[in-house]
Amino acid sequence: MSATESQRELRFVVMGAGMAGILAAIKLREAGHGEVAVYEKADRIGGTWRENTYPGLTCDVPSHSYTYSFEPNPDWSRYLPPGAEIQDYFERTTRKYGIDKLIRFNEEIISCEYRNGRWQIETKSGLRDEADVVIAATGVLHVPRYPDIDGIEDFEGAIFHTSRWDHSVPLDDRRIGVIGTGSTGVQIVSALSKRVKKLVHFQRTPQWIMPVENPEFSEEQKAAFRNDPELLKYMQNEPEYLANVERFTNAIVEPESPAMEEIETIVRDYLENSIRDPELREKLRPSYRAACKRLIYSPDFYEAVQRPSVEVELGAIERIEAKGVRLKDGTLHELDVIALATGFKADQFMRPMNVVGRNGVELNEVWADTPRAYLSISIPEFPNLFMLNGPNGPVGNFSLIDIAEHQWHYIEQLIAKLESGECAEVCATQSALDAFDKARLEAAKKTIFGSGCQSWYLDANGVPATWPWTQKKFYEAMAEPDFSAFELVSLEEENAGA
Ligand code: N01
Repeated sequence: MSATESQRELRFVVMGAGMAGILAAIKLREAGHGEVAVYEKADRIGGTWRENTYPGLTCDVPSHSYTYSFEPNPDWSRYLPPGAEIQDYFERTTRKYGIDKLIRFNEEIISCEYRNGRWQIETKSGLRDEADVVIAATGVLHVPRYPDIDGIEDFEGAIFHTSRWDHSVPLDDRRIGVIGTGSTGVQIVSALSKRVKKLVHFQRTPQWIMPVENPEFSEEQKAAFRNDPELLKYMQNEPEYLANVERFTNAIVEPESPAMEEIETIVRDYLENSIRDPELREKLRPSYRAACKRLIYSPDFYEAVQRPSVEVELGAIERIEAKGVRLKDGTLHELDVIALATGFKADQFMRPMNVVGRNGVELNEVWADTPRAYLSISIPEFPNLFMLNGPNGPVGNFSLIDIAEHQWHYIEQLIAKLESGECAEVCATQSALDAFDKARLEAAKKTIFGSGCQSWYLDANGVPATWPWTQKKFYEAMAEPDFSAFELVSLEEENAGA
């Protein structure tokens, strides 16, 4: 809906110029909203794809599915997109839709307070702004989690978190340690195994690996995508991939299903058939169920760990010292570089920003136990603030762009209520959030994510914080808001309360 004269002119602030923030800005402009400002803490767009530049960075969702539905890209080089190409795609898209002009770079929002019916924004540099509506698109995995290992500061070589990769540090023919076996650690080990003199992969917990092929697209294929919009659309919605995602998301919800059994068989067979040395095979065999942690898709990790340059170390780390990593059994692995592939604090979202809602309610207090949001989008007492990829949303081995687009479709319908003047404030009611959360927690415990492993999917209480139902149920939930779950405050009521 475009803003006509009879409608209220709203001012929007979008937090973050990553995938979701760019999406929001494009959609707001497309809907005719003239007052849109995007605040970005860094000097470039891109979010996770700007911050992560480690060797081997690849998205494990097929390239053509990892695009905005309205902006297909015929030029992906491979089946799985390299990180740098994704960054480039977002930069091009941002320019094409004129969103770059709306972004205030190097402006980290430190405070966002709801006062007198508007959000008051303040950035680290002291800049102030106001908005009727705030879209929080700050991402999930953006605060690095440094390991609690003694002696990190004593190391004489180079040491950095993988999302802060120091490209000035040479890697070829050197001795590298990689701590961590998530998607990041696995991709780095695969990429570096051929280049280094020695690579020690410190695996506190081994991972199940799902095989995947990653062929290049030929020039002929790319030309065909360019010349045939229907073919390109087909690639974005490739039926086989979509069916796999649906099977996979159904299996997550039903750990005893044949679909989950099939996943378990594939990863077990892959381990059995790929690792030749029985001792190494047992080292790499996880003791928990497949897909309990986020499944790792890799075309070459098992090949990489069998290279003579690579050593898989399961021994517990005692400390890091000047020359390298000391294990509890006394072994010292001497190293030149240590990459901390130890993941992210996944429960931060907008924080450490100080977000204060209606009546002085502080987000830090509301989320003191664990972050919660109605349908992952709205928080009671935080009117006209909507989240993309907020807490309790779907995360897994599928495109978060698709998730954000569905969430946007829902948010648009809330914005329409504000724009039409039907109400001045909209946010979920406490009872709607409580009922949603009760059902969510019950379902979450039964998912494969809750089957007994440690992962970033779990909240502070050890319960999966993710969307615990099928993908179909998510799409249904995002189709249309149930307005009885929302408190809609009229302009008169708002003025009376102010
Ligand atoms: O982080 P992780 P990540 N001592 O949290 C270990 C996305 N992503 O950066 O399992 C020793 O998965 C920890 O061990 P344990 C994707 O959503 C996507 O790899 O807790 N080890 C674990 O092995 C992914 O899930 C792509 O025992 C320590 C590792 O560090 C998410 O980002 C690519 C330790 C952390 O794994 C996060 O992945 C890359 C310690 N003190 C990332 N502390 C795509 O392809 C932690 N660990 C789309």
